[in-house]
Amino acid sequence: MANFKNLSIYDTMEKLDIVLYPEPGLREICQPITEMNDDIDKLIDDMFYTMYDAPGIGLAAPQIAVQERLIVVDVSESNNQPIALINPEVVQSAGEITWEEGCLSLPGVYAKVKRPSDILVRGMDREGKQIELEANDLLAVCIQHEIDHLNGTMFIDHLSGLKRSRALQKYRKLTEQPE
Ligand code: K1U
Ligand code: ZN
Repeated sequence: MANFKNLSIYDTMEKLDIVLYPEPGLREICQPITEMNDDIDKLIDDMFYTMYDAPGIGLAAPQIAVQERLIVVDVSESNNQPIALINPEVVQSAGEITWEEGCLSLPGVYAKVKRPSDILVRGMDREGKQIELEANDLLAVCIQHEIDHLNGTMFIDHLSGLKRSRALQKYRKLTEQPE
């Protein structure tokens, strides 16, 4: 009989490929998830694994080519405050914060983006329970960045025309293939 004693949860997790701009899937509106099931539970584990490995502080399903409304975030220093949100929606927002954002789908590009600093988010947790979460500062920034991904929006879309062109120019230079 197989010996499962030493099989840790990490042994079953998979690192997923992160899709890069300008992949068309990053511009699509993602579909709501209608029910929790084992496949989504495994997808959440794999998304956390992929996000921590990157490393990143958030990841949205379309970044791993899944067009569904699911995000994971962890803005803690010790990677011990994982939050998975299904069908997340910002229902209240206030304040203002400017943060230098990056994106795992646009590696090497960073730019300051202005967003609400305090938000109330509604969604479902991985147990299938409806939840509300108050988020401030970096957590609020990160959740809004990830919800943007579910709506086909990238952080560079928040920049003025000139800053956006410069950011994309830098990205093209970084990803240019040598001949
Ligand atoms: O969605 C993504 O592309 C992930 C992105 C999230 C994000 C970063 C900054 C502001 C808002 C949202 C990243 O995680 S980029 C990598 C990053 O910021 C980071 C990586 C390691 C340690 C700390 C930050
Ligand atoms: Zn991103």
